[in-house]
Amino acid sequence: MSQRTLVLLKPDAVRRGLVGEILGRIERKAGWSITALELRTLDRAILEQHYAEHVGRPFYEPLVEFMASGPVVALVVAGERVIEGLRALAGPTDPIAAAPGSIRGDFGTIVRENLIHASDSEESAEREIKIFFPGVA
Ligand code: 3AN
Repeated sequence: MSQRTLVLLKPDAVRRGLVGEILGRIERKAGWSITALELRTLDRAILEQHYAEHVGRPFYEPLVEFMASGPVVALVVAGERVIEGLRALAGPTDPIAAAPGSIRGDFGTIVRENLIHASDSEESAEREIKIFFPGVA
């Protein structure tokens, strides 16, 4: 089943020079392709839309501050079961609990700075692609 997903390489990934490493892992999955890609610094308005489900949670403000602290790489990836597949490549939210071999498991230690966002469902993917790439059909 071909799908699309919205991926963000967070400011920690960009600052630490891990963009090539992470994009390489995505590119090496057979049959997946990057169909949009942009380096940009996110403002509060776009982060409020993106993280609407977390507004009011204790970690929301520090999360927004962190996500606006430097450029991110936003991309759309398309291909076979790419939503589930990107979540598997990323690993679970807590990088210490994430298995070695996953992006968070290999490179992360703290929950906020966990390197990568990947949409968690088809509904989220369509919503998030519209936020970051309104021009992409
Ligand atoms: P995921 O990115 O694994 O789908 P979400 O959507 O639950 O995780 O959370 C979005 C982001 O919020 C996470 N990537 C992480 O940066 C941050 N976050 C989530 N839960 C916590 C928490 N308990 N403490 C600090 N930051 C958190």
